[in-house]
Amino acid sequence: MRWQSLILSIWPAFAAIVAAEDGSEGWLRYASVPCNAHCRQNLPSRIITLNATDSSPIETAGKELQDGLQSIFGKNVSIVQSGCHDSSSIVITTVYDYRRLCNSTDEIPELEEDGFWLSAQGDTVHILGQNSRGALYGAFEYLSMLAQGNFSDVAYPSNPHAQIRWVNQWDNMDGSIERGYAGPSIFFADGKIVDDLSRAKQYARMLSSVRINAIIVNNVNANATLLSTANMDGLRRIADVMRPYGVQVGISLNFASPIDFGGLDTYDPLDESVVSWWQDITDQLYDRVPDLAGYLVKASSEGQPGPDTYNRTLAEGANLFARTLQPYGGVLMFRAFVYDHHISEDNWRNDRANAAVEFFKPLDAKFEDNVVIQIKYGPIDFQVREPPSPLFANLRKTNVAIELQVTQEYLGQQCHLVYLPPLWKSITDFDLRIDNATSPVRDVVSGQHFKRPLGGWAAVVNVGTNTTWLGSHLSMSNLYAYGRMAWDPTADSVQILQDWTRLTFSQDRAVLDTITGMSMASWPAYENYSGNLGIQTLTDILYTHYGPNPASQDGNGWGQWTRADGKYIGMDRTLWNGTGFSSQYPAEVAARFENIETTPDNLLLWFHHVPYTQRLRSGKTVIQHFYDAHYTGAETAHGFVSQWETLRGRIDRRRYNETRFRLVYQAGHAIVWRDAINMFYYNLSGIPDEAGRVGHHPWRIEAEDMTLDGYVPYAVSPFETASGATAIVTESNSTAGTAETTLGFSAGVYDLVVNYYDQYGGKSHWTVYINDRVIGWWEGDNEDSLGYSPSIYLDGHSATRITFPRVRIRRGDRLRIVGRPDGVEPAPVDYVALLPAGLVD
Ligand code: GCW
Repeated sequence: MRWQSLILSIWPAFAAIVAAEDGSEGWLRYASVPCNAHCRQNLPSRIITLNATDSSPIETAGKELQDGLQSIFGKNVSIVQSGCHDSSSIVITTVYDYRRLCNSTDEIPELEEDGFWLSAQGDTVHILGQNSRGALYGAFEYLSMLAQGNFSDVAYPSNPHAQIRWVNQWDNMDGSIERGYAGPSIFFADGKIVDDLSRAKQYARMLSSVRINAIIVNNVNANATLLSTANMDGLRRIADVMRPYGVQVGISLNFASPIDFGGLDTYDPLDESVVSWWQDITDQLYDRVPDLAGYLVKASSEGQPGPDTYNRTLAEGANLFARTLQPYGGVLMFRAFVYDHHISEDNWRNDRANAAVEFFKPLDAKFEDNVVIQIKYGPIDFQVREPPSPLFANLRKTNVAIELQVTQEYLGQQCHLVYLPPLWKSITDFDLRIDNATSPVRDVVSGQHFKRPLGGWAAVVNVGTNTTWLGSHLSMSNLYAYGRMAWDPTADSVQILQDWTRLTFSQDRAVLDTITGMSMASWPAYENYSGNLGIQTLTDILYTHYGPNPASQDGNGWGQWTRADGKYIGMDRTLWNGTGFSSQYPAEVAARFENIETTPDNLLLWFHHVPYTQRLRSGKTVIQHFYDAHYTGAETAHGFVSQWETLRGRIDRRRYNETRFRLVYQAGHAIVWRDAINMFYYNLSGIPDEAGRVGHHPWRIEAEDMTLDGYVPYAVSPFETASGATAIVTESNSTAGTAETTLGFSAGVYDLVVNYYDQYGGKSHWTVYINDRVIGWWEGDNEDSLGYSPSIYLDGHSATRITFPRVRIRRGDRLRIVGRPDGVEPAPVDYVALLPAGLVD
């Protein structure tokens, strides 16, 4: 919302000294760090890159070090290609070349692929990679230390936990991005690869700095036209700009390409013509991109074609591609996200969560060695809380990888702050108790547990052309943390966050503490106001996956059911009486989840169907927990705004304002969530809130109760996304409407709140008056200010709140809202609230 209040606060003058920043450098800003004479003495004055071929990651590392030292310390450092034992230098190369060219017998521990050795002793620095990519990682590590003001002497090896550390873009050929919230693709436009790949190059730099080694550039819902000659040439260009950063390129394939694109009459994976067609495609690709990482395939899933069309198994489908890749050392990532999205909820035993194990377990050992089954972290779909997918425990002879989402699809879509590593760790640290022994998910995905040759991590990322990459400065901590966790999943969420904060914003203690406090509170807060006790994110699963719509979970084939009725809620996934899902886990874990007494509260409704009056360990009933959690969550989100405001002047103005805008928006939307979910379950269960809050809002004035002129009442659907189930909209799409009321509150200073709907397809304009005094105006332009607006309807996605603080009113004052519609947006208003100081409702 663009807005103006008459009570604009004045920016402190001292903030002017902090330069404006747009976020495009992410955590690689290399802001200047104070360095006294002693520190300067300890800065190397030369960079020696040994055996660096053109465009190799070692050459890149040399330039990164040179630029970084210049940017952090203003120090000019030269790059040379020879020298071994010079002091005041950074030697950067591979271990192999160091030993060979420098006749070195230095003790350097054995490194794993992509690992590095970093030794900094005063101004003498050695960065030695197991390969050239590892050397670049070491250079980024050294720069990260310096940029955080850490000048200590160090000497240590660093090795990856897993070989596969990939990101998946869901970018479409037309430039749109599936679940993209930060502008169009940096790779594609109009069916082609864009000419200007400078953003792609910057992206590779950021990925490399957190040790991501490959990227799938197009959507898993893949379009076969990517295989045209022109587009294959384009892929070569992408690979060429990313290679110097050690980031390999791969692509998603559409299973039906032989028909859709190749002109064959079949895509049967066992048909000779199909096999040779794919081999030819693979040969053509490797001809252009000799280090292509491999393919990603979503088959027989959500309407995507797959081997089932020809009664072939998923393994037969996967192996088709895997074999074409084998001569080149490529990897086939095959998604486990296979389920029937037309199952009936009438059958008590049906359960989408069962699908992955049912499909894949019987195929264990049937996959080629270069196949990796890519498994979403939970059995359903990136929900706010899920148990780990039991498939991790069921594939002993097959490589696996975990799929995470940096994209906040079900988690506030980058309009809400949700720092994800604690959620990811709830999965990767989970001990599956395979064969009754310690077996955290992280060690299964790395391949270590079952001694598999391959394994690792993939994350869906929706960077777009927005200068901030993800649309939100704070969301970038998730991308940074993803890379750090894929390298070392035991790394601490707070430490990762603080490294990111120091690099992104500042080393200022207040900045560090505030961002840490907010970020660490953010996932619990989001869980509190979206979906509790393992019921999933209660969003609109049939539309945008953003705002509240609990009813949409049930009554359709998608299987994200809650089975909520007037008395009970939750999925019975027990073996004795339910879908049997709990029995897909190894015995100890299965027993824990089978039994309601031993199921943790936060997964209670995932595994059990219980009355709303069921008591939790806390002593509360399920329904009262819902009510309380929603109030607590919304309050936490509200607190983010004032916490952030303590940083005014400590963060450059642009990023401060852009972030504040989102946090204010989130605080308002958290109330939308709170009220919608609480009202929905109150209405369904008929059980009142013990604290008397739900459905009781003494400071609100419903828009439909005001005197309307040119405005008419409108029944909002779903009902719970409007206070009192009703809003107002202008009678016509071209004429302004007025809503007016006489205030009955006693004289005082109040925060004046308006809840309205910001749909896409129009930018309405509202002005609010007390008597004839303009209090403020705003526009419905979330499409610009948030970067997108999620809905064309009046609903829980478009519902937005604006606050005009500290407005003086007297009893009997007239409050008037004038709404001017625009496009399809009829200047909708839900309610007005006048809140005494300190009250949020
Ligand atoms: O979460 C769902 C998303 C789809 C996505 C699918 C998948 C790419 O809503 O947009 O499609 O998962 O992961 O394949």
